[in-house]
Parts: sequence; C-alpha cells; structure tokens
Amino acid sequence: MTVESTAARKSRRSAGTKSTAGKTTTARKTPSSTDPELVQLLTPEGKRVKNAEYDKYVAGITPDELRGLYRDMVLTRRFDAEATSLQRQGELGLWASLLGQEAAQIGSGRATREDDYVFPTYREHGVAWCRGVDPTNLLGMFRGVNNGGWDPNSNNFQLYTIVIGSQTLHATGYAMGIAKDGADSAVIAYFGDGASSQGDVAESFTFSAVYNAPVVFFCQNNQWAISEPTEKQTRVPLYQRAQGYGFPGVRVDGNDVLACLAVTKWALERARAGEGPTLVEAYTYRMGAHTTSDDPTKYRADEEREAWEAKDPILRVRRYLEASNHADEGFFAELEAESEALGKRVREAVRAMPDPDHFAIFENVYADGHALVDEERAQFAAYQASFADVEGGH
Ligand SMILES: Cc1ncc(C[n+]2csc(CCOP(=O)(O)OP(=O)(O)O)c2C)c(N)n1
Ligand SMILES: [Mg+2]
Repeated sequence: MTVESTAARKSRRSAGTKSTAGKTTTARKTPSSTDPELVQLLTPEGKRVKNAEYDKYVAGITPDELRGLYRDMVLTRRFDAEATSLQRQGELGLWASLLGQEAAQIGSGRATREDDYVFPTYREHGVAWCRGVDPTNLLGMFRGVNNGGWDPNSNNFQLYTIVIGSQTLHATGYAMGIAKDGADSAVIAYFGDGASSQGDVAESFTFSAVYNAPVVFFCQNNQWAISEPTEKQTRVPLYQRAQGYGFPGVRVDGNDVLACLAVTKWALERARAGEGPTLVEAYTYRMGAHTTSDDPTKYRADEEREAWEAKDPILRVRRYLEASNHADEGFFAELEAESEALGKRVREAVRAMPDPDHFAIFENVYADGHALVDEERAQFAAYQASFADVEGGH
C-alpha cells in the first residue's frame, strides 16, 4: 500500500482550481466554435456556419423571422432588466434574471408548437414570452400577489417551479399521458445544470426512456447553480448523461439562437414521431446574479463574465442581420422605441398592483385550522409588530 503524503493529497484535491484575487474559481474548459461537440450555426462574430445535420431545420427561415428572433431577445432582455430594477426599488420580493440566456430560451421557445406543453423552472421568462404569457403575470408572482402566476392551460405553459428538478417528473408524466391519448404534440421540460444532480431528474430520464415518452429535456447549462460550478455536478459533459439512459443527448451553443431553434425543432419532431425523449444541453452562461438575493462577486471571477460577454447572444444576431443587409437603422430604432414602451408598461403595471398580504401565506395550508400554523402566524405577527415603533418614528 502506498501512503500518499498530505501535500500530495492536497494538491491532487485542488487540481483544476485556481485562486483569483482572493476568490477560488474552478478552471474550466470552454468549448470553442470549432469544437465538434457543440452545435453552432452562428458564430459570436455573426458568421453563419454550415451544419450538415441541423441546417435543414432553419433552412426556410425568412429575414422577417430572423428579425423576429432578434426582437424577441431584445424585448426579453429589456423586460428582465426592468424587473431587476423593480426589485431593487422594493416593488418585487425577488427576481431571477435570465441575462445571457436569451438565445437558449427564445430559440427553444420558438421551436415549440402551440399544442406542445412547456414545464419551466423559475427563470424561463424568454420561453414565457414565446408562449404569449403576459410579462406582468410573471412580475405579479415575484411580487407575491397572484398565487403563482397564470392559468397554465391558457398557453400550455406550466407555473414556475422552484423545487429544483421536480418539473421534469411532471413533464414526463404529462408526456406519458398525452402519448396514451394519442396526441401528436410534444412536451418540453426546462432545468439547470444544478438540477441535473437531482434524483427527480434521474427518475424522469429513466421513466421517459422506458415508456418512450414524447418529452424534450432542455438543460440550460449556465455554468452555475447559485455558487456551485458545473464541475461540482458532473464528471462528463451533461449531454452525455442521456447515453446511459438510452436516448440521444446533444450539446448546442446556448448563445446561438439559430442553433437552439434547429436542435430543439429536431428533438420535438423526434418526440412527435414516437421516437422518445432527447436531452438538449444548451451551453450558456448566467451573466447576472443567481437572483437579486445573490452576490456572485463573492464566488466567481470578473474575467469569466467578460469572456462570455464576447459571446453575447443578441450581439451576434445583430452582426449577422447587419452583414446580410436583413435589417436597417430604422428597424433597430423602432425596436429601441418598442423596448422603452415595454419597460414603461411593465413598470406602470407593477406599481398599480396591490401590496402583498403578508399573512396570506398562512391561509389554505390546511382546509381547517392547525395548531402549528396558528403558532407560526402569531410569531410572524409579533415580528411584524416589532417594526411598529420604527415606522411610527418616521
Ligand atoms: C429541491 C431543491 N433544493 C434546493 C433548492 C435551492 N435552490 C434554488 S435554485 C438552486 C440552484 C439551481 O441551479 P441550476 O439547476 O443550475 O439552475 P439555475 O438557477 O442556474 O438556472 C438551488 C440549489 C431548491 N429550490 N429546491
Ligand atoms: Mg445553473
């Protein structure tokens, strides 16, 4: 038996990590444009590259549709920025920004058909936009005034799910159900790199594979699960996990809206054709904080974000539109005005919403009263009352 020295063990354990300005970050290999693992149709420079397998899924796309994808991403980013500001101004309890993930969400969202069904996490504002959910409904949920948000069946867009990974099971069950009904639609479940470690996700992979369920698992690998890097979730690229369950997995450039559209269309068509589940790993980056309650400067280096800024999902489409003369100054100016108007609309809508009822959380926990809930309500009332003097003094 060899005895490993403490120093050797320490150095082995810390392999792959480096310290940057007092923060420990994990060294990561970022796939490049030429990486064969990564499906990419539009480079960060805005150059259209050929792809023998996936080109056909976007071959018929018109300049008008391209401008539409760009518009979706710009408006979603604008709405998201407005929501972050509204939280900072005390109008929302919390906000989970999608900054940086616009292409993954708009590309996949626009690939869905009206009769498909979507199971989101809490960050899918771009997908909600594609499904026609009014942004003010999302804001009402984060303000705590509309009991979870919207009617899921109006847009085939489930309620936001905070319990990490659980919606993949809901999606799988739903997909198994519509298959039994003989429907030719498909289901798509969104989840994150962190969620991929959850038992629920593993179970949904097993069930969907065994029952050949018409479901697409769309994993946005945004490199972080709050402060945990993807390296802490997996030893293999996430898309390769699918192989062990017996269905295909594909890694797509999550900052490339065209590639996300093409790959998701392919996966949804497989599902509709009875070929079972697919795992799509959209390789992207969370440009902002996990939520407005988080401070990423505590655990990740600024240089990492800067490197991803060069791969901005919106900028590359703008470059492509300009280089191919598919959009002129007038288009960009009009869109800017439309963004302003959207910002104003959501701001005014949120300010017109009532304040949340702080005691509503204790209602409807049980059909009848419950001693523990009564105790908690009383504790909370006492806590609230402890601020009375402060408020009265001002
Ligand atoms: C079952 C469960 N465990 C823990 C949490 C706390 N939590 C909220 S978000 C999050 C990280 C999720 O990371 P990821 O799946 O990568 O999604 P992202 O937030 O990056 O979009 C955790 C652990 C939770 N909401 N549910
Ligand atoms: Mg994540």
